[in-house]
Amino acid sequence: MTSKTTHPGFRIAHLATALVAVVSVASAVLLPGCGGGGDDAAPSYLAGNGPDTGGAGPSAAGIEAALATIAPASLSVAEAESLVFMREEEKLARDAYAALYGLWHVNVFQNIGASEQVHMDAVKMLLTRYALPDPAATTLPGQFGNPLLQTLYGALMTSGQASLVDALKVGAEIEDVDIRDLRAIKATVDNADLLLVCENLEKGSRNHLRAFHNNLLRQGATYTPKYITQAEYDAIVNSPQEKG
Ligand SMILES: [Fe+2]
Ligand SMILES: [Mn+2]
Repeated sequence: MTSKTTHPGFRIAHLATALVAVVSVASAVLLPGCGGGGDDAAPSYLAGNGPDTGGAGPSAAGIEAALATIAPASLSVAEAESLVFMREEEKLARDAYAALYGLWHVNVFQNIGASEQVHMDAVKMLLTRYALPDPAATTLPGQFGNPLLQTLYGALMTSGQASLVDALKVGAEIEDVDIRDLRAIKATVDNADLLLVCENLEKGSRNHLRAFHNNLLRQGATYTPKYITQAEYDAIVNSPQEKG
């Protein structure tokens, strides 16, 4: 039995007080803000599903159109907390890949980083839809309101500076934890609009995991999952890229 590292996403219940505090402060002072770092849609060159793109997935406009067909429903406290967490977890991915691209200049980081911006935008649509404050409204790249995500980001950046292989493993680890957290969140969510975005983000993460896995193989390296099981990992990386 492998022991699994404790991660922010698994401790959402313990973070309830802190998150509510963040939400309260944010609603007092941060409401006029817009997304830190911009809310641009994925560039059109990501339309393909090549090995380095991680699969572009739907555009922000596509997600917005899909959401428009679903009426908002009553939002539980857990659902609200999950949205706040997801917004910052996608930001962690976006900011990490921007930093790692700056260090290593390998396209996979830039391409997948653009997809993480779309994921951030999708969660922002739900924050707006439910009138929740945006935890990423004014934070700079690499800055997070959630202290556990801040700590994780620091550890990942330290690892990712060591070598390109370590940086690619950081990419795989981010997708590993993202998939674990999204699966845990989905189990606590019943609103159809939230489930749509969760499914979309998880599909993106599966494609990103495949891309990092394949890049590692080309470097003669492998990643051992820390959050999902080896069987779950193998099932993902040994299945084809998903479209749509
Ligand atoms: Fe991702
Ligand atoms: Mn993502």
